Amino acid sequence: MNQDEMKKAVAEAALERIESGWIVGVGTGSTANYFIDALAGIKGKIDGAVASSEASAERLRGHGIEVLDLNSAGPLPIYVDGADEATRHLHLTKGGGGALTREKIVAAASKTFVCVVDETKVVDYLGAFPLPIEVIPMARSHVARALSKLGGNPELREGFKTDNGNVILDVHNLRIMNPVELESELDHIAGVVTNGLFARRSADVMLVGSASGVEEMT
Ligand code: ABF
Repeated sequence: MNQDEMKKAVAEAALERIESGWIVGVGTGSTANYFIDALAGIKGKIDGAVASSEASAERLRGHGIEVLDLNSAGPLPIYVDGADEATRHLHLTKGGGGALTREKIVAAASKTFVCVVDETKVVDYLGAFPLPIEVIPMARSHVARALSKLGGNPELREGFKTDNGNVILDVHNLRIMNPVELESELDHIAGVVTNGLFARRSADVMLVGSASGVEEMT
């Protein structure tokens, strides 16, 4: 199995957790896209979806799945999304696709967060994947200086704007030993909208795809 086949397999495994009449929280990225495509096969069974990005909303609508506003649809029974890095404690780095803020909101508003990854994403410590941070544009330099003081090497994601009209700083060279603590610390820098650590609200279930099948971690 190649990486794409593993992503497809975990996305399809997540589908088994969807119950009739549910409104489903849907993530962003290529693994989430496989989930959306699979969800289309059972669209008659669900009452709609809440998307964590404009791109996912568009893909859902393309399949004829109704996209609902979280304010009227929440709280949700389930949120299914991928990650860029994940530990066995179900702590995640997310935001490689730039949708981290809406992803964190939908995850927070969902009872069960099912994270779907292929085995290449599972690490002992987060940090090899640069940590995405969504920042209000006028605070970019201030936040970058604060991140440098924490030992990171922030880099502006060139030519990219989030769905919320903000910029992303990707922070390199962080070896993240305590993701729960760092997540809070980063949130307290003025100008930070959201950081890509999902540790305080980690995944509840992780489905990991490998050549030998799909393993569940809780
Ligand atoms: C989203 O998609 C993001 O949080 C993460 O950045 C990315 C994972 O991408 P992919 O599924 O394409 O590997 O879940």
